[in-house]
Amino acid sequence: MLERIVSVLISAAMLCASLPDAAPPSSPGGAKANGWLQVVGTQLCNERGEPLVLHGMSSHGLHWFGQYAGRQAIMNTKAFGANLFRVAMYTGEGGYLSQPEAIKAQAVAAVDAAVAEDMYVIIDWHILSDGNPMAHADEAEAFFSEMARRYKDTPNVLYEICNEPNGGATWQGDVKPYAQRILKAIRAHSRGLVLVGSPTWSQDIHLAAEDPLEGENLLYTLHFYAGTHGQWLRDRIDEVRARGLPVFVSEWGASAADGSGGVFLQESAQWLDFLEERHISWANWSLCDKNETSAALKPGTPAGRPWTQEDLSPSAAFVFGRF
Ligand code: IDC
Repeated sequence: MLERIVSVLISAAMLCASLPDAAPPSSPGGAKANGWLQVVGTQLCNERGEPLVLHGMSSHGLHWFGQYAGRQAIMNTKAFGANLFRVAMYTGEGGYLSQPEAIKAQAVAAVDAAVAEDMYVIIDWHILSDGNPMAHADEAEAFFSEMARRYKDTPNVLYEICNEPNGGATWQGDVKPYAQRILKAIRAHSRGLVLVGSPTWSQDIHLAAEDPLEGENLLYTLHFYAGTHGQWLRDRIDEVRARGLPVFVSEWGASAADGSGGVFLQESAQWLDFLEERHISWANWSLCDKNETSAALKPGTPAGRPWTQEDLSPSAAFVFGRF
């Protein structure tokens, strides 16, 4: 009897010993199973050249809602089925340009947490009020050069070099030359995927199709908000893909374009069906508890514990079900 008890205790101890620090199991959609990503034609593929679709959440501004870009929050979205996390690092509005070292440390911590969870992760240079990426091209070049060096051996990392050019920024005069410059800085160290925006808040993807970048493993981002953008923007995706342009929806919301209103779940379903048919990857705006309809969590939901359906906003109750 005593022998039995001792042997049960020993096997329990061995099991526990193998748990706490063990690497997380690789997910079929994760980086351990898929390795370095590449673009083949218009399709995002894994290292073996097999089509792969990434689905996940974007953080809100790191400098406002950084707690939802921590390990537990990322683990929670993975538990709902996501294989992608976007680290939205605002440059303006009190973000990176105002406090570079602190915000960079936050971004690195978020990327490392996503990597530890075997997720693919986007480092997003989140220009918004600073609408022309050329305005801070020097800072962007230094930042992405450092990130690409840091993550040169990490297949999980994708580089989104300008969230949403707007205002007077043009494709030919601003975004394209900016993108060529940043791409060169990244390619000096890394072959990771590079995501490029376009004027009018990353909707003018047709301008990029007329005059694409030179380089490899590039995708062009298209952003939509289901309450604002409809069939005309979906048609634009088909047009540019027919011309050979690979598309990645690195941000979309189930709200209107101001982050509120709705939620527009029927319109969102129409969009996601469209993307699914075309194997286009996406990240949803945004993983935070702000009192706006695009937010995934009910106000007051803690970042530091697992979430249940009860914690999800109407937007996320829908979106998380589509991972
Ligand atoms: C919104 C946030 C909102 C914040 C505002 C300004 O949801 O809480 O006050 O930015 O910082 C985008 C942008 C994204 C916007 C989002 C909704 O990439 O930063 O977030 N949106 O307006 N493009 C289209 C919509």
